[in-house]
Amino acid sequence: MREPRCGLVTILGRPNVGKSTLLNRLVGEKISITSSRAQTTRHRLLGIKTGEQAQIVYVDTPGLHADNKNMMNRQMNRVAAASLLGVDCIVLLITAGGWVEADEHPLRLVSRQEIPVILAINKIDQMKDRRRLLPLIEESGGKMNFASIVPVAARTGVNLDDLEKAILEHLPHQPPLYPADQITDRNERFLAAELVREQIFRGFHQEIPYATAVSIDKFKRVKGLLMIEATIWVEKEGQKPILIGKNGERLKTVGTRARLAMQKIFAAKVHLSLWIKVREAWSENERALRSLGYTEEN
Ligand SMILES: Nc1nc2c(ncn2[C@@H]2O[C@H](COP(=O)(O)OP(=O)(O)O)[C@@H](O)[C@H]2O)c(=O)[nH]1
Ligand SMILES: [Mg+2]
Repeated sequence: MREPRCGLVTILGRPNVGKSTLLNRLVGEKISITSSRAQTTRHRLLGIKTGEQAQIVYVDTPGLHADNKNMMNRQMNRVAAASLLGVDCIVLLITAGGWVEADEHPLRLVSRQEIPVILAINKIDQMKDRRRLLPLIEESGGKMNFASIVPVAARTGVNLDDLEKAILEHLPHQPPLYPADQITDRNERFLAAELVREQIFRGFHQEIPYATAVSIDKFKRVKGLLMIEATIWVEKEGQKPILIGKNGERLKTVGTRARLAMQKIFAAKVHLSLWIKVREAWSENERALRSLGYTEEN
């Protein structure tokens, strides 16, 4: 019998195409947070899927966008581009709605690489007319020499086995890089902070999600109970009351939903306390970015 396969696969695409949803589905665990808002994912993170014959290490990336208007955006673009180094295969994501201008930047980036690129056409569940799929596949074939083109629906899991098969072909025969029970490179504190941030991305409009960062001040197991304290950082004093809401309702909702998600992934009862603090213009301040975990390697 040949050695099992193992390799790295970067998932790339414009914001909001479903990269994090896809990673979670492929791995079968909720590792990466998702929302209907662009730029939910701020870090590079791994989702590790270990099977009998292979270990696939997926790399989720912040969405690539052409506009580099603030330091945070520039940082996220750098993280995404750096995630192509040393990988065995790239999955470029677009949606069944068709190619849009914002897809061109990631396309240019991947077509410059020597690495095989699989195009996954996501959200086919939203397609009203399935007859449009074939022309879209044909059009896509003209964009570059894709190793394969696979229509999928990450949210519902349609065709993900086909996508996995296509990926496996490009992975080298080598022993696993990670222990079989490891599902990510991130620790529990990171996941906890992200689950709070996810609720802020899902629950608030306009600038609030982009003005927030979350840090974990305490993460302690006390006899099967997880005691977690987190600080939500905002940029302006005026953003605090918006997050808190009338009678604290909105913050309470964020806390409850994040806590339930934590209980699922940590398989433990969670007690969560949230604090809100102001750190002016943290997204434009390099030191603040670093202390909140937004570094170049991440
Ligand atoms: N209908 C549908 N929605 C999807 C699918 N995949 C992702 N989404 C939604 O698209 C939005 C963006 O997903 P996310 O994974 O955060 O995108 P990312 O920015 O590329 O990581 C979320 O609201 C997802 O629920 C899919 O296959 N079908
Ligand atoms: Mg994402």
